[in-house]
Amino acid sequence: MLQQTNMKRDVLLSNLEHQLEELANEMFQKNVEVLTDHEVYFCLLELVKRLMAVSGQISGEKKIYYISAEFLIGKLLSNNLINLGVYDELASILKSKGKDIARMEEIEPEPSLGNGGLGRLAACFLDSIATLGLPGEGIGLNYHYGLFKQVFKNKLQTAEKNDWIEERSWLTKTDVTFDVYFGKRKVTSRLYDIDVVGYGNDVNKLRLFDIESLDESIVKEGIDFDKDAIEKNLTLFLYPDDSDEAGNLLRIYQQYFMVCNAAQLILREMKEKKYDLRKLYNHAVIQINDTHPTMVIPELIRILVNEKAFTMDEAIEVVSKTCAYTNHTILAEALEKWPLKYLEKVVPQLVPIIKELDKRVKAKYKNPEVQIIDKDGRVHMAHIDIHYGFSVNGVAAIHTEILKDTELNDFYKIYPEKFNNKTNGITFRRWLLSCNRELAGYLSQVIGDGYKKDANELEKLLGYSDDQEVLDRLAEIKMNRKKELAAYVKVAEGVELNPDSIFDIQIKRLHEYKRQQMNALYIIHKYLEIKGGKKPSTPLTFIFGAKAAPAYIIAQDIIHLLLVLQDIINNDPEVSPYMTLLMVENYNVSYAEKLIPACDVSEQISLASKEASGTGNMKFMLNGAVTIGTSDGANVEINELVGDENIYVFGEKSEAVIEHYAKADYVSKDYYKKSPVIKEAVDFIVGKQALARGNKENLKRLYNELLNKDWFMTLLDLEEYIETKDRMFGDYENRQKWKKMMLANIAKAGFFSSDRTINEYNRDIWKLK
Ligand code: 26V
Repeated sequence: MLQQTNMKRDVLLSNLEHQLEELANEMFQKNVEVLTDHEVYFCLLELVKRLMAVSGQISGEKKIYYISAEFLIGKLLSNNLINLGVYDELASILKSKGKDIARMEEIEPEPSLGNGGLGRLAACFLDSIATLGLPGEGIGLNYHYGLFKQVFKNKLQTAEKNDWIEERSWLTKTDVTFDVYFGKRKVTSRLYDIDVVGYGNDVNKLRLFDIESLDESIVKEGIDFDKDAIEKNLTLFLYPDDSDEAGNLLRIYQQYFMVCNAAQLILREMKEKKYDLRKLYNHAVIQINDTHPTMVIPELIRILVNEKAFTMDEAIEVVSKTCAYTNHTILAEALEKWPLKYLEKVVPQLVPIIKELDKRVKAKYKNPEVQIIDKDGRVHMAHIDIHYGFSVNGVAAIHTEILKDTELNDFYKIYPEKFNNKTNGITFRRWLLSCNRELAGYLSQVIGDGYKKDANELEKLLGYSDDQEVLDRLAEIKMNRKKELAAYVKVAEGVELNPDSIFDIQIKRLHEYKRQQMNALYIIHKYLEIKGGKKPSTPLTFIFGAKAAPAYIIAQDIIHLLLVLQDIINNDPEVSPYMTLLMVENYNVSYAEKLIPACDVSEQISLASKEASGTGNMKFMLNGAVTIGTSDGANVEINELVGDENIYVFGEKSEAVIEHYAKADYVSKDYYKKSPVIKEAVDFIVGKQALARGNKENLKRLYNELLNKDWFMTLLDLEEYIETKDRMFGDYENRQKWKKMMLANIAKAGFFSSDRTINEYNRDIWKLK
């Protein structure tokens, strides 16, 4: 069997050109030369799908099921070609037929099956699991319109649907369908698969469930639709943290639909392979990605008890040995607590199980902080995971320490052995080999190809710290990416960027704790300095990309401020030669792949303690950007790796911040009153110029928020941020020093390969062969 697939594969690989010609004929009755770009893309898609179909499926005695509401996979064509080892060959075949592979890459629609870091992490993990040859699959939902597409109108964010599924796509419709019951209401699911090919040809699957009765026509203006018609709407959208009741109910419907299908899929496989269900944990490990898939625990217990003749004790034991939980945030508002009433309405069949799990906890522990159902009748999803799973992990060293010492301390005292850290990582295939081919190629030339399989080999680059040729080439490659970005942005956004300026980039979800507003205040400060005659020696380009949850008002106001500032700055002839501001529209994975390689200064300025890890910080570093950041999340580990001389760290430490919260002693107005620099920048938000170009309501609200609340302490670190950033821009003038910093950052990035992260998950939690 294996030999057969190998042969088929060899045949396909040995004559790619012929295969492509045949596909063009079969699909469009034309020669490749005369196909439209879109038709070429469809042929490539089909060719890659066939290649993956004849590559080796990974198998083994035990499998990891990574259940996640989000898999932000991004475009797949170039990554799959790279992982299959045929990118260069196909690019040159296409070239010989007058086709540019870059145009096909542009044509591919981007699935937006995630909000941000959590979903992108899941996608990186799938790549590494397959690359390491581990048997595993992702299980999630097939959202037809994914996360909304961001469109700016009148300097405000509006939301439209992202219609990413075309007649031909990476999805393969399977004949697997399941019944899913919401109480007595039955719906039918269908499974769609996406092949995940690792670097080195091994294939796993991403399994996305869809509801058969979905009705796309119920979507009206923007992303509005009837929230009650769950048969029709269940897999329409990925919800960007909705706060009203209908939105929350819908999330519970989605979550149960996801885990009910996951449980059936896993149990079906156990049956097929004739495994003993009482030893489920020897064949399956379920990683629960944040609390969204938590209901898989009571669901599995329910099935084992009701349908497989387990006692409650037995079912709980088996399931607890199978499930592991990853925490991705300490933000209280992001920790899911579903009112029992909602669960009764959506999944009444789980309620007796959840009550039983709660009863057992109450019998053993009196502490109200560790209960599953609290006194207000809310079900704490994370608490189910911690009591009834065997592992709890944070996603960066400092984050795990905060969980143990503060947020989950009551649990840590009960189960110290369950807690462990798994510092996040990123797949170098996408975030270097694919998005920065020139840099990847040059690194191979200097230190050999080994780093592609063992990322730690990047350290070999340190041996070239004083090699002028290497330093100059790194700077030259950076310049090439900046020019490419400038050319792209000119068309996409109509904004002119100067590649000789410093590219300072902050791209991530819009949230007050990430403090885009602090960056905005720096920019105002710079603007005023230039107006006052103090001009930077090297021009500055500030780039932002961020979507905000539609219901998150202050986040909308911050986007508005950035767009107002962009208008003011770029249209002021006195200032625009020295600085430019660009807020890109609809920031997504593909945009990140263009922005990150072109970045000089990586902005990682969250309020210390709040960013669990961050993964953009790793991608920037790998591509030779230098970080300005707080001691938060993975920044702390970046700092340890590169040393203080290759990073710009500022701001209050997490302990101090946590203390401010405990004592409730942070008063933003004090900082405003004390510092003329801060006052001037904050006042600008409601000054004449801003009001002339923006909305009073948005700007005034943001101003008041900063002055009277500022829950995420923007003003606390603003002065030090300004000093640090000025010093950093000053250092950029010293080109030699800067190039050495670039080199050190690239050389030390190996630790952040998701291959390392996955090896650790496997060593400590999954224990697959
Ligand atoms: C969720 C919500 C939902 C309700 C309203 C506000 C809010 C704010 C944040 C979140 C975060 C959800 C979890 C998440 O995406 N965490 C991110 O996970 C990344 C991968 O581990 C990590 O790098 C980021 O630091 C972390 O924010």
